[in-house]
Amino acid sequence: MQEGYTMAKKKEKYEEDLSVIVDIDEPSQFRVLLHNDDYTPMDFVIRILKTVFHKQTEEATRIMLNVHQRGVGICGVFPFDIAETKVNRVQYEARESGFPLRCTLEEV
Ligand code: TYC
Repeated sequence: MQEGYTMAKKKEKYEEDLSVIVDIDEPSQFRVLLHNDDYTPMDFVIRILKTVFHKQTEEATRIMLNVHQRGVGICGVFPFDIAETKVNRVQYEARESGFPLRCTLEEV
């Protein structure tokens, strides 16, 4: 009898603990997207992918060509603040160099 009561209490406590864990939300994630255009040089896009998104040359080239052919591509997935900072940095560097390169974010 005593054992049954203890187990019931334990189960209650376990479910209480579980509901606390389940209530914790994962921070939302955002895809950073690069868009194709007819004017930004391929080398500039590759350099952006290396400096802002820390891609190796091979991966940067693959992403750039993918965007060039399909119109849009993913550079990475980040929490909002990091995604936003990267988008701003890409836009700033592109404008500074006189290129119309577009970079946006979307929630995953
Ligand atoms: N289409 C560009 C060109 O032919 C290259 C390019 C690739 C531009 C990716 C933007 O996000 C981009 N020079």
